[in-house]
Amino acid sequence: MTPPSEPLDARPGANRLPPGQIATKKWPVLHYGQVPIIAPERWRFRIFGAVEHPFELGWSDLTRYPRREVRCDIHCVTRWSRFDNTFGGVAVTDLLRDAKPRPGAVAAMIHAAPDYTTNLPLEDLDRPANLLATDHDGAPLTPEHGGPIRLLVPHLYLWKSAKWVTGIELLAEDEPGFWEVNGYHMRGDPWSEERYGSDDVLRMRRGGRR
Ligand SMILES: Nc1nc2c(c(=O)[nH]1)N[C@H]1C(S)=C(S)[C@@H](COP(=O)(O)O)O[C@H]1N2
Ligand SMILES: [Mo]
Repeated sequence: MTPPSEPLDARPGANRLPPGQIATKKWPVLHYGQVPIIAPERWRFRIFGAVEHPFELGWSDLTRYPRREVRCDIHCVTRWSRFDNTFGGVAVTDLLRDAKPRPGAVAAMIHAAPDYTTNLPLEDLDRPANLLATDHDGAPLTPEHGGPIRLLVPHLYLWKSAKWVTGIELLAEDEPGFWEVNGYHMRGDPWSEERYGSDDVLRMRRGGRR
């Protein structure tokens, strides 16, 4: 592992509260279903789909990648924001570089326990502040916040930051994940309040006819 360097600062400059949000000092816990207890030794992660080099990782393989720290604000679609978090983990850009997305890859489906998915455009995933995060403010992530490992995509609403992450699937076409099928936005940028998708898209996704 490389020696610790300065955390990457992914916080915006002046106004740090996106529209419609309220700042909180606490860190609420939100998810669908029960908290899975995953022993690090049993964690498996797969990067697959539209990539030249699909591969699988176990916990000890993470040490092959440089350890990174990111200082960021996080924003939940339920309207709370939490400033000045420091996450530690492995950079998503490092994993994507090894997997080599095919030229046609435009989006990704994130897979997570227990049966959670969320999608995002590839250009939103392939950014230096995104991590497979194992630590928060110097301590291992607790199980309820996604420990032992979660995705962190701090520039989008937090439902994209899948807890208990188990895989990244590259897609040639964007497809809705769990909350996106249920009405949440395909991208989820808090600064333009991309909370919900349009009614038309929703009807299509549910297979409705009118
Ligand atoms: N695996 C999984 N990850 C998930 C969810 C979930 O239901 N399952 N919920 C998402 C939602 S809707 C939110 S708001 C954030 C909350 O993260 P937190 O509990 O650490 O605040 O986790 C996201 N990641
Ligand atoms: Mo959420």
